[in-house]
Amino acid sequence: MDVGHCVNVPGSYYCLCLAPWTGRDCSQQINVTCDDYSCLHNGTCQRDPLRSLDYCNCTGTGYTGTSCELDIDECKAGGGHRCGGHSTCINVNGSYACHCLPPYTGKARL
Ligand SMILES: [Ca+2]
Repeated sequence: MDVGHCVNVPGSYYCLCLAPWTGRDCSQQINVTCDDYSCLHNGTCQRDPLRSLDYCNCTGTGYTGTSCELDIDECKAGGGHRCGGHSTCINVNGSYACHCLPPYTGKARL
């Protein structure tokens, strides 16, 4: 496995490591594993054999980001909200709300 290239300098050496390897000898990986990952908001840590990097699966949590720390703004264009045509979308942490526009009442969320 190619982890980087080490260069001799007078009295010492240094290594230029290729991701995800790091450290003086390129022997440490910079990614964290599910053992020390903390996925927020009920995200699920999954092992990804292709990337060899563990990651948080935030599906269904309403959050995104490396640790499911970022709220998804469902109300922005393409955000996937399901508010009806006579309602307005209000983004909230982890979800969104639909409010009927006067004079309409009823179920704002489809
Ligand atoms: Ca949201």
